[in-house]
Amino acid sequence: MDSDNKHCLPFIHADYALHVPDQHSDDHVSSKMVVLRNLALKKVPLYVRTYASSATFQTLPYKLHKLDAAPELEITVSRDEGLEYYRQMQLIRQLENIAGNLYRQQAIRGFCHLSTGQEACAVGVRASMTAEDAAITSYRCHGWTLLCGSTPEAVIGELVGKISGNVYGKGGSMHMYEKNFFGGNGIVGAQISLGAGVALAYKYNKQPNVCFTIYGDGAANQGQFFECTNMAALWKLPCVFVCENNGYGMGTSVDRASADKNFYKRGDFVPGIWVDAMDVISVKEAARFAKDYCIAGNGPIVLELATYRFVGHSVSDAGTSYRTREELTSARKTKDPIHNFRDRLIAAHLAKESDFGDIDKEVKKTLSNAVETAMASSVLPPEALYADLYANTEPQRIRGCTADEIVVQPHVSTDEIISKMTN
Ligand SMILES: Cc1ncc(C[n+]2csc(CCOP(=O)(O)OP(=O)(O)O)c2C)c(N)n1
Ligand SMILES: [Mg+2]
Repeated sequence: MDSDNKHCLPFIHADYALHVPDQHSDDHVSSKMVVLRNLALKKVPLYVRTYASSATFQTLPYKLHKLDAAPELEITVSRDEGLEYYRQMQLIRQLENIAGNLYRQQAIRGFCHLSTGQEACAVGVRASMTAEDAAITSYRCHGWTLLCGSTPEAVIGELVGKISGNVYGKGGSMHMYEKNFFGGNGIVGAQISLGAGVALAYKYNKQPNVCFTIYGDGAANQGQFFECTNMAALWKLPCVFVCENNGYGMGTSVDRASADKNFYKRGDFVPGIWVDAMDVISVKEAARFAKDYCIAGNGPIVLELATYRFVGHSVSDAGTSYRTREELTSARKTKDPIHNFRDRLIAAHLAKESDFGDIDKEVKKTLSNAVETAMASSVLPPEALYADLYANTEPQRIRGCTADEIVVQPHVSTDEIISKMTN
């Protein structure tokens, strides 16, 4: 652990995975080495390393804007939770690696934006949500789609435009959805207004949930952010505006694009929190605080998640023409949210090296099966382009490829087409 991280060394609770409750063990000693009871009775000196079932971690320091209360500085994480956050981040990282390769092989067409390096943002926020809370994000959406319930098969299927995809291959990389996950949005900043709208629906329906509305540092300079924070504050909407500040909007650094780089203060009259978002635990706790703040009826709040993109803006950008190689190499080496979290879990005695090896293997296998399924899946026939336009209507007259070509919807929904194909 480097010196910067000293303040976040975990405190271990006296709450161990293996417990040997009698004269043969002393709890203090048993935290590290335990003589297994039955073997000890036979005087066989077998020593087993034990692991804590939970540990208390310090969150990294937050910066506050117009807030009296703050997220907790210590939170307890169970071994299961810790390993699950690691697994989720690793699943996203490896899926993005695969997406990059499939793109280079031209199996993925169009745009493809990876969230490599930013995994702790999605995993941390998602960990604070219930299934009834909503999220909406930009085109950097593969990880969010997975976290909100989609399978790796469906995400990869969508990337390669196949029927097995999240939306039957009609949306591609930037347009994936799940229940209470409103996408995948290709228009920079569009999701800010949509997310405020979801929060308005919650308020209108008196539903005690929040919408995490996620946008980038580039989008943060758009007018709609200021219009939406204004309305959300006036109407006290349960909207958490989450600015994922990865330092760049395409190839433009925040220094060149933003007169005020304190994105957590950019809601002006809306309170905000700056979070070191290379640490999943700090993100989770900040999101928990923000959610509680909104649900208590206080209105919106801004979270600035300080993060870093380890790859180019999209797969076709090498990502090195507007930042130095040293900057990139140093970020990968010192700030990696997955490696650092693994180290924290080991230091807290919540897990051992081989636990991570097992997870990595399982993730690899899941993803290679998912690629196989996705590649073997077929594509929709062209008439599917006219389906899924409106819900619960008679077939509609739809404009075709030219202004004077009118087509009556051959099928209202893609499900109809698929059931015909399979029958
Ligand atoms: C309205 C609009 N303008 C421009 C673009 C082109 N564009 C795509 S991504 C992007 C940069 C956005 O940067 P940021 O908000 O920081 O998000 P990040 O890509 O870093 O996640 C731009 C300008 C677009 N898609 N939509
Ligand atoms: Mg950005």
